[in-house]
Amino acid sequence: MKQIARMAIPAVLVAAAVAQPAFAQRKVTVTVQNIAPPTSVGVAPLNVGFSGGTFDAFDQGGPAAMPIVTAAELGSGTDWLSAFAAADPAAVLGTVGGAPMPPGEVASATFTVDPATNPFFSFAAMVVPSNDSFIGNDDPHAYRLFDAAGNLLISSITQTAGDIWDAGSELFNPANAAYIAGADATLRDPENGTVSRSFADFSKFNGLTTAPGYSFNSGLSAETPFYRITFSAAAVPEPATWAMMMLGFGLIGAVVRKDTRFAGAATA
Ligand SMILES: [Ca+2]
Ligand SMILES: [Ca+2]
Repeated sequence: MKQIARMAIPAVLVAAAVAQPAFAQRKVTVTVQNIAPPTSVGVAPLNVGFSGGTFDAFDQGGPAAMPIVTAAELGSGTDWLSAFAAADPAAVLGTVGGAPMPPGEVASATFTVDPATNPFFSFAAMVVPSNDSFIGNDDPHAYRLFDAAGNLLISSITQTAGDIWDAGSELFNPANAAYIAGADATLRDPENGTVSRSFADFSKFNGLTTAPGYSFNSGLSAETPFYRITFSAAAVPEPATWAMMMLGFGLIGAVVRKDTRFAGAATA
């Protein structure tokens, strides 16, 4: 009976430490999957931002600015990430994956995010083969990832072919397209258009050989899901919580040592 009472005190302390609402930060793992048909589109590394929702990368019906032009024409996140950081210095930014992902591939990355400061999720990636096709959120408030208590509100975002944008910045030309074997994506014919939803160009690449070597066949309709972004989040205990837990564990250790001595004395 005495033994149970001694063990109960530190157990309560540990429970109190774990229950403390001190988990401000979240470790968010972002997993991206190319779920397109096997000979269909690839997707460039996904540029991501966790933010306060102040950076608006583009507007449907408006001309694409440089952050979207370089993402959509070259699959580069450099301009998108630097413009994002300038607009929202507290944003957590990064890139998931290191190369264009053919159908079937998966990549993931983990970010440490304060859900109160950066509750919104933004993304941008080129879809290939193309001259200027991309996925991304027009509205910076489109994807609220965390509620006020820091709970994850969205488990995944699925993009269908109907979600793909044409940046309106470069004209269709397979010789200048990314992901087409032998093409030079750094060459471009200016389109001087505006950002619009369109996946019509993809079927024009049918029969051409892609950079990874498969013969391209779009096989896309507006409802075809081709890309999925999945989120999982874990709490990051704050130093105060760790201190409480250590105190709890320390007391357990002290009690266990005490019990061992007692047991030793009893059997001697
Ligand atoms: Ca916008
Ligand atoms: Ca275009």
